[in-house]
Amino acid sequence: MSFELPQLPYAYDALEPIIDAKTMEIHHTKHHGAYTSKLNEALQGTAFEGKKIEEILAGISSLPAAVRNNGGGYYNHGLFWEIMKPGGASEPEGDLLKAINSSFESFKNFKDAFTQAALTRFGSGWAWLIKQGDSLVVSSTPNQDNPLMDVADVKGTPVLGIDVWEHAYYLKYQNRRPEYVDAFWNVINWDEVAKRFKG
Ligand code: MN3
Repeated sequence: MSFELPQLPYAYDALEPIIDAKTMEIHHTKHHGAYTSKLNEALQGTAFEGKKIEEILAGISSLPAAVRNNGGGYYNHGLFWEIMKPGGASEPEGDLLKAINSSFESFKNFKDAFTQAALTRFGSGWAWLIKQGDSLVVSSTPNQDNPLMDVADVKGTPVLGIDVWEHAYYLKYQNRRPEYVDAFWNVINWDEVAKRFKG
């Protein structure tokens, strides 16, 4: 049993003009595709072969770097595709909004904290909104690490994440990461984020 590259829940051009079709296609087929196949290779012969990805990530400190990099890449991109959608709602509602307000005082404060995490992550990595019990925190991780890994500084269940590797935005935004992060708010699928928050 091995991991498979999941299909995108929408067409490559569905997130235009926020994320261009060429970026989506390369990101999905080449980058996510490579993480998936390299994860399968790296797991061969280890005790974690055939385990669920969450279990693998929780024990990542005992596994080779290739599993950490490619297992993170496999999981992170699967989440990333799902928490976006064309014409996403601009703000969350219901229990998720209540939790955001109670953890950050306001949606705006949360947005500022998440944006700050995305912009200050040096080099390649991710910014996250993480569930810890009933509350929410923002963090960022380097490379393809994520909050499910036992090596993460801030642990918990990721409910929203943004890929700030240059491959996620360079074709359209070049070095302008702030413009990409700002535009990202227009394609967030808050229903999916709420589903992940509910667990
Ligand atoms: Mn990526």
